[in-house]
Formats: sequence, structure tokens, C-alpha cells
Amino acid sequence: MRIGCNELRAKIMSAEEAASFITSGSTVGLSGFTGSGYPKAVPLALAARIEAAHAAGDPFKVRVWTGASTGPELDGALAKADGIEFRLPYNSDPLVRDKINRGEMQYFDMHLSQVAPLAWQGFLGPLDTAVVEVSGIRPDGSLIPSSSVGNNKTWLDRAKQVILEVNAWQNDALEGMHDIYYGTALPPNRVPIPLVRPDDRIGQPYFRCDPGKVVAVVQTHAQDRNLPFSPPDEVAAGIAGHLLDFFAHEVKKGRLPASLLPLQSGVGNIANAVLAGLVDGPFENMTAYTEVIQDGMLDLMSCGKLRMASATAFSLSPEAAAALNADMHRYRDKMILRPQEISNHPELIRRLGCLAMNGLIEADIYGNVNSTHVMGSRIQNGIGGSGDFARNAYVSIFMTPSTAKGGKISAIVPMASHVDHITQDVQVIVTEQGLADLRGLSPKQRSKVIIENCAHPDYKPELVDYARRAAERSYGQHSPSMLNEALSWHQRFVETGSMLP
Ligand code: 0RQ
Repeated sequence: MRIGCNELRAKIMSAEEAASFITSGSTVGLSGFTGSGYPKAVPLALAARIEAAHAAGDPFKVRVWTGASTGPELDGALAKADGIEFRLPYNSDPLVRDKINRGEMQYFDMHLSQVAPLAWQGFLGPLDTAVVEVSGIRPDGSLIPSSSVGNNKTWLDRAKQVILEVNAWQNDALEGMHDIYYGTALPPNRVPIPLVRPDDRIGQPYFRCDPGKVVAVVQTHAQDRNLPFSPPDEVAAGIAGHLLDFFAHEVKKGRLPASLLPLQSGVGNIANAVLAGLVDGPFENMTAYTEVIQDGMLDLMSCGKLRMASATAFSLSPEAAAALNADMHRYRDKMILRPQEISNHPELIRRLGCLAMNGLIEADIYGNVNSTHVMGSRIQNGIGGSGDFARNAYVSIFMTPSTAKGGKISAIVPMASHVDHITQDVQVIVTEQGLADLRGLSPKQRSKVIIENCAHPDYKPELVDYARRAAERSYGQHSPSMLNEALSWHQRFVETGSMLP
């Protein structure tokens, strides 16, 4: 029995009945992080309610807060119903993305570690309802978290009312894997967070939750979204190869220990391919202090090279999710899931010395990185946790194929059309062409090594030419630029569909 608390058992009802507690104009804090642990029934019922309201002429909309991206039954369904007025802090759903880019939805794309503190500070406004998936309810009303933790602790504490989805699809061996830290506070009452190793447990395995605030409990049996990863192609393998050589070089120089430092790996295919590359690498006894546990991390664990991983969520393919579910008892002692304010905490990332590896949309020749905006204006996903990790990492690495959209876009450009990570937060850039180690280099030195090592041959001569002319004509000579030309590649793409001249 997943629901051990009598008081809460008495509140079991249908998703439709539960959704009726959510009113138009209210703010809903939902669980969910990279397709894991999001509520799967109440948002669908809410979307149906919104559609019915719209058909009757009622402009029903809600404000949606989550951990990060969710799944089609949440973001997809609510966007399709045109039911989201405002969304934070990270999205990868294509329907939501379209609405944002058409100007039909407000989106506050923010550092994931800052969501909970900002909510506590009151800047985000009141939270009316929390809708949180859990894997069970204990007799005392405390909650066994699901496959992601995200901002759930904060939503449960802050919301005026709580709706719980108890998902029997989630493995009951999840119990005990979580570490929910209740020691965060607002200034001037903050104290050091007592975590000094990735495997330290500093909290408790359960969420506390006042049963009196719970208005509905909905039972589900539904799987997480679990998108497949594409198998590493030549480009991804090239990037992984350069990065592994770099790590080996750093170990040889004595700048990294032989087991490396806690790994952080972003979302996406390239990040996953790098982890796959580490399976065949020489490094043993590794750890991860990261946001998401992907397929590659499970592979690293099963071959014994990754000792443990701390994260806030799983982000697995259907095959890896099935493998984990079948073998949860083997993995569970090696994994800790924490609130995202802890998994992404700048203090902890700096203390542990994480090796941050994140994807990018484009980097400019001076090492400024755009992680979010295509052609300076169209949001792809969001900054997510990349900023939390990049600024505070021991080594901050960004990786990308050197071109996008079949070669029509260069990932290395004269000037980034939007900047998420300033050049000071970007220490290494890797493409399949090579790796640029930017540590200790001035802007002009950076531009040389980025163009030489990372640019695609189709674009390299253009970049060399731009840099040469900029060095002759620029207003200043610290980061030479030609303002009338710096974004012309992007303009050319917008006008012709290609950055190529
Ligand atoms: O779009 O699928 O429509 O073809 O972006 O690109 O090459 O598959 O790479 O999956 O690693 O994602 C930066 C988006 C890279 C990701 C980004 C298009 C490309 C494709 C995906 P299509 P790839 P990845 C912790 C860390 C920010 C958040 C973050 C991201 C799609 O890494 O969202 O780092 N990062 N979080 O075609 C136009 C370019 C492009 C481009 C790529 N220059 N111009 N389109 N694309 N480069 C995790 C969390 O925070 C939760």
C-alpha cells in the first residue's frame, strides 16, 4: 500500500476532482525535472478543464512553476490548451517553446539554484497550489519522493494547498535514496551547508508535509517521459575524445587527481556521449555532483568506474529506465537525489571543485557563450543549471558540434547574439574539431585558439579574416570587434537560411 496515512487516504479522489481545486489566475508549483517525477494526471485534467472554460468564453490561465522541464502530459497539455500565462524556470517542451517564441506566453528563464531562494524571498509572489508526484505516503504523513526532487520541498512548504499524485509506477526501492536538507534560510540567518563530499548525507529521506494542507490525493500508475538518446555519432565521439585527452593531460600535469573531480554533465546527446566515452577511459573511482543522472552515468556505474552520483533527478532513456527499475537495489546505495537548491548550490559546487560540462548554442571568438537563444531572440530551452555550475566549477567546459542545422550555422561566431556565460566563466570550449583551453589567456589570445582549434573548416577562413580586420579597425584593441559586422552572420542566416557567405 503506497498510502500509509489514514488522514490522507480519506482524500483520495479522481484527477478531475483534484484539478477543480485549481482556479484561474492562480500560481501552481508542480514537481518535475527533465522528464522525471512530474505529475501525470492532474495537469491533464486541468488542461481539459481549461479547454472547457475557454469554449465557454472564460479566459482560464494559470502561472506554472516547476523544477525544470517536464513531460507532454504537463507542459505539452497545458500549452495545447493555451492555459499557461507565465512559466518558470526551464522548459524543453516544443509546444511551450513555440508559444514563448510567438510571444503568447511569458517565460522567466533562470538559474535553477535560485528558484527556491527567490520563492522564499517572496519576489515570485504567492504560491497557491503545489501539485507534487511522490512514490508513497508514510503513516505519519511524510512523503517518499519520486524520481526527481527539484523544488518540491519548497512547493510543499510554501503552497497554500497541496495536491499529491502517488505514482505506483515508480520503484518502491526509491525510498531512502533521497536527501532532503531543511537547513537553508534567508540572510542574515544563513549558515554553511555541511556537505564536503558528494556522498555526504545532510538531510532526511522524506519530505515533511502538513496533512491538513493536502486537499487531494490522486493515485496514478504512469511512467516518466524517458526520451531516447541518439547513439553517439562521429561528432559526439570526437568531442568526447578531445575531452578525455584533456582530462588525461590535466592528471599528468598534477592539476587533477587520477579519479578526476566530481563530474557535472548537462542535458542532451553530446553530454551523454561524453559520459559514454569515459566508460572506455582510464579514470577509476569517479564521482558525480550534478543535476541529472543520465544513461551514461548508469553505464559508468555498472562498469564500476563511477563510485557514486549525487543529482536532483533522473533523465533516462526508456531502456535505461527499465534497466534501473529492474536493478534498483544494486544502484540505490550509489545515488543520492537532493533538492535542486542543493544539487546546484554555488557554495557546494565551488567547494567540491566540480568539472562542469555543458552544451552551448554558440560561442564567440572571445569565449562568451550563448546557451539559450537561437539568432539572439528565439529561446531553445533555458539556462537551466549551466550557470550555477559554470561560474563555480573547478574547470568550466562547454561543448558543441562546430556547426548546426546541417552546416548552415557556425557554432563559433564573431560575436555571440546573446550571452549566458561571460568569457570569465568559460574556461574550455570543445568541438569535434578540437579543444581550446582558455585559462589564463587574454581576449586576443583566446580568439586565436578558439578559431584555430574549434571552428569548422567551412567557417574558419571567414573568422580569421574577421579577426584580422577587426584588429586593424576596432574602436578598442582589447577585444577587437567590428560593430557593423559582428552580427552579420546571424542576419544572413535570418535572411537566407544560412550563415555561409
Ligand atoms: O535542434 O533538435 O531542432 O535539431 O539545438 O542541439 O546539438 O542536439 O545538442 O542536445 O546537447 O543541446 C545548448 C540546446 C544543446 C542544451 C543545448 C539546436 C540543434 C538542436 C539541440 P533540433 P544538439 P544538445 C544542466 C545544464 C542549456 C541548459 C543547460 C541546452 C538543438 O545543452 O539547452 O546547459 N543547454 N543545462 O539544431 C541554431 C545553433 C544551434 C542550434 C544547437 N547555433 N543555432 N540551433 N542548435 N546549436 C541541465 C539542466 O539545466 C536541466
